[in-house]
Amino acid sequence: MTVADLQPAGDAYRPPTDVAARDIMDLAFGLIRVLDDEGMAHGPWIPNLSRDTLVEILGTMFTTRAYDARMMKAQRQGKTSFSMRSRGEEAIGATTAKVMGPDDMCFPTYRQASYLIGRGQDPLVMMNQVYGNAADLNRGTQISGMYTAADLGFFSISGNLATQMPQAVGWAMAAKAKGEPTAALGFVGDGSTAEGDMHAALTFASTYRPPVILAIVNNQYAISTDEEVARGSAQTFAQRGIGYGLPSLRVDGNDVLAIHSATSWARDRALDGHGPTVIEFVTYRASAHSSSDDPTRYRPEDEFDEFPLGDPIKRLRLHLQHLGYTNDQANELDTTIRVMIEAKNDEAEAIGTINTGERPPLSKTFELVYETMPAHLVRQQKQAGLQ
Ligand SMILES: Cc1ncc(C[n+]2csc(CCOP(=O)(O)OP(=O)(O)O)c2C)c(N)n1
Ligand SMILES: [Mg+2]
Repeated sequence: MTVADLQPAGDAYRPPTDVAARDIMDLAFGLIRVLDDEGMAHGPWIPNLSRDTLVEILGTMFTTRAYDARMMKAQRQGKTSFSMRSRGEEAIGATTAKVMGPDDMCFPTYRQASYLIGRGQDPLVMMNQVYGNAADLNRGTQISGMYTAADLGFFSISGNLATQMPQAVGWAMAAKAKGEPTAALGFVGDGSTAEGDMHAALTFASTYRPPVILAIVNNQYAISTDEEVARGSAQTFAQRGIGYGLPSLRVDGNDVLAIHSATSWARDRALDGHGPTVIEFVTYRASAHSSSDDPTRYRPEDEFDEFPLGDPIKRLRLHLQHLGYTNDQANELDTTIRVMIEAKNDEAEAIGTINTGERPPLSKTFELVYETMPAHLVRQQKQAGLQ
């Protein structure tokens, strides 16, 4: 993405939520933006948000960034096997978490820790999962970072790319059939849109028109592959929705105000019975794909500094300054959060890490997967000396 691709902040129109998909096809090719480079808000997509809510979103982004950095350090210290960060794209989860209702369901990928934190998850619970210790809600059976939180409307993360998208659509179809006033939000990466599951999800969304938001997080990379590989001959990822007759928005994913407004538009539309929306959030994966990846081998080190949509945290801080929330206040919040993350990490490590302390009992590995355990697992359970 270059500066030339940018639509100015405030430039995109905001249609009514019952608009026909065919009447807003151009929104799949532009870029809905509210915040300009000076942090000023413009245009019809300015959401009605209090300063306190914006500070909460800033806090979620600070927490996610500090959390991610701490877990990557833990991986380097050999205390966990694997770590994935979402640096540069925290605004998407942190903001959509505020838009979705308490009974809605999010179907995330591994890069939406900010959604879970934005829904109020205690970082300690997440750390216990990363360390696979005795307090891990997944009982040590999942890859590090594959969280689950039914009570917070956060579906279990699957490492099999894009499988969550048909699930999101199916969940929304069930909500519609039951007449429940809820919506689903599915997240998928740019690279993963190439999976067949994504197209199955779009087909079912198109046919049954359930209350679902299909969010594509275009962070410019799928590991070392540029986003244009999965995009193929299409100009944008949002454009994918047009072929399925779905309204499709392309949104500045580093602009908290634009994310909030576009997601609210799609959720209102869904709850009013007008069906699904596809949203492409344009952002940048500022860190490595995972702890197993070295991005210096395939991209310039200063690319994030040059990214035209900037850093979402810096952009929200700038906007908040215009609302009277000073840089000093933001720094103080950031420092408090970093101290809190260190304290939570001490607590988690005291319970256990990958090679210290208490671990979940092996017997738990066999439980809670099937209602009735299949024969091959019964056999393996015996082989493990558990029966
Ligand atoms: C079905 C499947 N194929 C391949 C992989 C290996 N894999 C894990 S992440 C990834 C890249 C995904 O890129 P993208 O969808 O853009 O998401 P991002 O990592 O950028 O958030 C690949 C190929 C996988 N986990 N599942
Ligand atoms: Mg990607």
